[in-house]
Amino acid sequence: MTRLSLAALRRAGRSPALDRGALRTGVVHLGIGAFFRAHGALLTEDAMLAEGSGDWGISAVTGRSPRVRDQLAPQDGLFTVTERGAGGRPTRLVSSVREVIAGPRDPAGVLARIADPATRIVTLTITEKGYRIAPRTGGLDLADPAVAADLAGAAPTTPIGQLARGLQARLRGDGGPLTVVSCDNLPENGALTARLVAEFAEALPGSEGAELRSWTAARTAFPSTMVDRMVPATTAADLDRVEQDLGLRDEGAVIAEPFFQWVIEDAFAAARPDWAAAGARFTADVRPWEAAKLRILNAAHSLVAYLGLIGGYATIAESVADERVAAAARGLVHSEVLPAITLPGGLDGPAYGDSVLERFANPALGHTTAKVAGDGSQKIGPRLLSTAGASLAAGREPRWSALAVAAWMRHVADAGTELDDPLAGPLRALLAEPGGGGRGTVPALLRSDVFPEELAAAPAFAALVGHWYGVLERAGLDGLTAEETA
Ligand code: CS2
Repeated sequence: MTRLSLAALRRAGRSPALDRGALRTGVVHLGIGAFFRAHGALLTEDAMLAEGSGDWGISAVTGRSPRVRDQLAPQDGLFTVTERGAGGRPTRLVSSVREVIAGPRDPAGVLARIADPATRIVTLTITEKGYRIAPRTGGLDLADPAVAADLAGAAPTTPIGQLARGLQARLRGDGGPLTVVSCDNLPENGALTARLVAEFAEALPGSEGAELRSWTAARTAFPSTMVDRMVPATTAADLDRVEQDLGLRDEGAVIAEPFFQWVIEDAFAAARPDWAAAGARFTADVRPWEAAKLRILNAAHSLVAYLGLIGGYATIAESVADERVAAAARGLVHSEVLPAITLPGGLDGPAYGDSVLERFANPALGHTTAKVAGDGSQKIGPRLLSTAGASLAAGREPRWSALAVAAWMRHVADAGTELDDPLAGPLRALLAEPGGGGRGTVPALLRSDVFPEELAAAPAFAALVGHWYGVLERAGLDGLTAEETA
């Protein structure tokens, strides 16, 4: 079967939605994965179609793995998005990505794109661990060898290193103002990114750092954003189905739920695509949106994933179809999170919570529990521990967040060497300490960097996590029903 490309489309008498000859790079994207293709890239295409412009073509950069470059480069950056679930629209071709650069192989190319005056925006989907945050300080992890290498002047490989060195090249070449838009599931992701770049600059020798800091403060903006769309990993069967629909082979095809949302802080240093015309919402304060998304949707997602793994379920939809899991997710959202957060004006919290659980139940999506369970050490804090802390501070029992933490701990203990987590090594080392396994699992993992000291030291929290851990160990998901009726 013929591979998707501009030439193959032409031969088939078809054309991409955008005039590719008139497409220029206006956006540099760091971390092109499935999520960005089904969200930022698609909305940026819609913005350009609404504006009738080609100014916001995307130069996308891969993380460590060049896989997406190898998928999209032979396809001229073209790929499709297929929505699965009620109301899902048919396979759509997206043409906003002009080029894909393998980040680690072409560091100079990345910096040149960020420095180019035609670039006005850098967007990021690098996942939680991509920020290289030191858990204890919340700042840049200067002890991380890749961060240290970037600081020492090597061709940068970390996204923050690429960004900071790219800004340095931009200031030297007088590239003009730039907006950096983080699209990862972290609270106040814009302010966080600005802090990490500032700390990178601070750690540079001599006047170089001071120059970068003052230029960045004066000429750049880092709006925070809330992004939402469930995008599972594409399977071989998905690729075959898309091929049948499209009549061409798309190795970069992505599958997504029909729902999407993007709320963006209205604080830009320069021009931007008309993302509002594409369905995004601009607001003065993203924080309440972020809290609702992270602490309701992502928190419940993690809970459903870890309980699902205990129950032997491969997908989120199968897991949430188990009433024991669904009841725990409702408990978390309605009894613990909603009382702990400030919602954006006009958002009906209970209805939002219910709609999220309905989205989890989408049987056509095939979102795996293993994927959502990955990188737990990076996700537990922003999704669940903030709620646990708030519950304790308000004198309420953090019953459901403690259950989620206990289920994560079961996963860490069960997965052993298979654990998919950047802290897998240190977590395993804690479990291997004398008294660290079995009954000692909970206290051992509570000593990890994942937990803020105050929370780890709260006896009520440790006792609840220990209680749930024992329940899950003894009776699995049946233990949840026994607890409900106790
Ligand atoms: C998920 C998210 O994998 C995960 O951790 O919770 O990727 C989730 O699907 C998205 O944030 C939904 O917007």
